[in-house]
Amino acid sequence: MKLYSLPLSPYAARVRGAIYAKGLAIEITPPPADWRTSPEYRAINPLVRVPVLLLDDGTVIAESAVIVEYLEDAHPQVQLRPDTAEALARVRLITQVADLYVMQPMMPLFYMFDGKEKDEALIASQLAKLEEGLTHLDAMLLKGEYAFPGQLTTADVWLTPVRFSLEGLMGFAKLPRLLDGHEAVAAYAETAKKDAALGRVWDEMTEGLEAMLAARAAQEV
Ligand SMILES: N[C@@H](CCC(=O)N[C@@H](CS)C(=O)NCC(=O)O)C(=O)O
Repeated sequence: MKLYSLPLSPYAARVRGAIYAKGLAIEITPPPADWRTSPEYRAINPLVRVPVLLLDDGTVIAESAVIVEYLEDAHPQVQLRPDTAEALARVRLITQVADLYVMQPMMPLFYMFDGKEKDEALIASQLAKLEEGLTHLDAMLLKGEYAFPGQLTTADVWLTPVRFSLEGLMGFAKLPRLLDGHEAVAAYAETAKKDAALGRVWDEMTEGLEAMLAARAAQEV
């Protein structure tokens, strides 16, 4: 099995977290350099996105959430889903809230802060949406615990890249107080770093960010 992955992609990071937590022997490799334009990559994944999982029999599985669920179904030896329907609903709710109400308002902010001419009103309204999402997510987490306390779950493999990206935004947009009032979300960074699988993902994303910043700096010279 092979996963096309990029170190800084929050979607690929989610899948890598599941792979590491489950101890699966899957080759993890960047896509070909021309993946966005090459007909070969489009033939593999018509969605032209990363990550994508290639099974040994040629089956292709795209979309991070689908890949994680597939790995859970196909390799249940180490389970990242709790075993009651109610607990699983809780895990899925936290994942969904992190995705829809934190990740989605957060990502455009990187572009909004990157522009030379910043649209302050647009940034303020986007930050308000993010603040609302953070409030919802914070209320669902217990400080210092996994998303579902006591068990590493699929919610954690998603929360880790979300929390990493928040850290990135705080540095990039100079918003050191972004997580003030969201103590459980803030503390989740340490929870992730302490876990072997999540910590590995955190380190890989850190390296990916450093490489991206170095490439940008080189272009500006
Ligand atoms: N919904 C997809 C999103 C994947 C995605 O958008 N990945 C980014 C990389 S972080 C991508 O491939 N973007 C297309 C591009 O960069 O051209 C998933 O969950 O896998």
